Amino acid sequence: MLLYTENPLKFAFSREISELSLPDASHGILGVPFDSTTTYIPGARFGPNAIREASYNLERFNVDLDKELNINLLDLGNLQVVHGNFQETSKHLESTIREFVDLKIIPLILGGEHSISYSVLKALNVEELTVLHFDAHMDFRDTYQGEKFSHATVMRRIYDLNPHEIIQIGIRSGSRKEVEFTRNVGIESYSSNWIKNNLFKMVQIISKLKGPVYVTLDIDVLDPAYAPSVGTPCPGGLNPLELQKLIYSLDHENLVGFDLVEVSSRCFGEVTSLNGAQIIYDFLSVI
Ligand SMILES: [Mn+2]
Repeated sequence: MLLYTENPLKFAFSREISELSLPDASHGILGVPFDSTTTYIPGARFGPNAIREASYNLERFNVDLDKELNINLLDLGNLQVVHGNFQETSKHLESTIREFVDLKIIPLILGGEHSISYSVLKALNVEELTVLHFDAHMDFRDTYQGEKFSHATVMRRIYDLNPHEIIQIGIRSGSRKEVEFTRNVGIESYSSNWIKNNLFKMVQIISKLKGPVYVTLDIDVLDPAYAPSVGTPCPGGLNPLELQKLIYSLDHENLVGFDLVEVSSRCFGEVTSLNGAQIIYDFLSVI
């Protein structure tokens, strides 16, 4: 790249393949612009590029942590999705993530709707993983509108993959069946309301996690005041500083992958994409 040029089609501070050979990259960004099972507000297909564009508003120097962002990060562009076809899109995504694993590149996924997280986890060694799930919704239905694979069933499908543990953070919406099922199988679920009153306890729970961790973060875990452009907004959520504290409390040595889903901003400077870019930046800052 020439001096004084930038490419808003990739995440700020990332490099392109021509600049950084694949074996040197430690982390790779992949956009998955898929939104075919969205039921309320569509547009998550615009998420990856909206987050990238918003990332150019950020400084390389992190004032909070008093350090420069210094990471071998590659932006590999967007997955070729097949709109309207979850199965084909899932096959493409699973194969691509297997390539990440072979190259020892930790995947950072920009959604897209939440159903895509299943395909990412399918390609990882899921039985050893703690899946940390930030979301307003439980997403534990067995089927939704007759579909097995949907944004509303994604955590149930991930549960079916038999991960070591699932921990839900920020929950404030679920059916009676979902609540009973998660209780019966021993899934820890922390409500948004509880976290508001017990932020330090939540920080301690996250910081004490042992073993490999995968994070799936639906941006609707934030209150709609900070993230209105999402598939299913739900009032009563976390604020950006509360979420940042939880992200900073992760032991990043153990992080094997991360996805940020459900951003559906449609114009420059929209607050959901700004917070989306900040969340990715916060993760990158403490890796
Ligand atoms: Mn959600």
